[in-house]
Amino acid sequence: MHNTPQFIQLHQADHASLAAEATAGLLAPAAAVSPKFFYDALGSRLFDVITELPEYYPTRTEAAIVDQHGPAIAQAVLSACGSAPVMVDLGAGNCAKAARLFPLLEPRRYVAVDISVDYLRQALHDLQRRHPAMGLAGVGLDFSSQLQLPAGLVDGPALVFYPGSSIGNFSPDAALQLLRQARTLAAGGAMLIGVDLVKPVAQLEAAYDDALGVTAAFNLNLLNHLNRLLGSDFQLRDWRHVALFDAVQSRIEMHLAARQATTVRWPGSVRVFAAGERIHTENSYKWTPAAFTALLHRAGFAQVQHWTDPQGWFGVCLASG
Ligand code: AVI
Repeated sequence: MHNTPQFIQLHQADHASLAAEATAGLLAPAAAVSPKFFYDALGSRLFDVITELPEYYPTRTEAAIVDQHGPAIAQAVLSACGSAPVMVDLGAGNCAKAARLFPLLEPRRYVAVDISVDYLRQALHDLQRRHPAMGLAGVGLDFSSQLQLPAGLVDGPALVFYPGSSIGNFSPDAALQLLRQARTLAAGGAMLIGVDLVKPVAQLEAAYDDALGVTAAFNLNLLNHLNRLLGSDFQLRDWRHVALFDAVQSRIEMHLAARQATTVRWPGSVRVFAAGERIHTENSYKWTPAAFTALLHRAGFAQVQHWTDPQGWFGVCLASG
């Protein structure tokens, strides 16, 4: 049997609502814009480069954990979800992380979710050639506001897969909401999730302020994206990348700081920034294993297992029940 992938785009934010959201953030007394504005075409490529930097340990550490503990993880998943589960991949991108688990999990259906279904087309067509009998679906959805899939895609206990520590880009309250919705979606199955852990500040800050300046370019590129979206006149050379760990909130904060007093204009709006004033662009929360396990329990999961690397820098958790 040779299947073909199914594609569904759910309520994509339009240009006007994205522009209104960015404008509100820039005009707030403490200017802030959502990290989703990092990911235009260039920003997505810069993020891929970040994952290969020597200082950015999360991607390779997570991959090493999954490589080393793959059989144990798979056994735990199959005992929670039953054989041939449906696998739902949140923020699937090129689907490569999930595909590495296919030989171990043999899912009967793979549902890739990402903000735009267009990102998923090529990856799912390629996957279908390699796995002709597997049911494949791509869903375009911004699940940060609500995680709900069209009826029929998940029919029975599922594995919700959320690697990459993107949960760290949510505040603890928003993370709890997302985990609750993921548990509902799993329908008695399980969630396999990657989480970045608290570690010495020097390693954390280097990971978000690398020597090559790729993360700085990723952060500054957000201004190019805003210039296109809003018609604004941000001059990139007037801004500086800042990445600092806030130990109280247990998060890396990224900001763009004005090098000198600068005025930015766009149709209908103007914002004056004092020298040193910042635009807050991202939080990346770092969890302890105990605090993240407690969060998963608060989300309703009864059992939590976790695997880590020898330094205890990154966690892969399986939550079920
Ligand atoms: C996507 N997310 C998990 C990354 C992180 O580490 O918080 C985004 C990132 N920002 C700067 N570098 C990477």
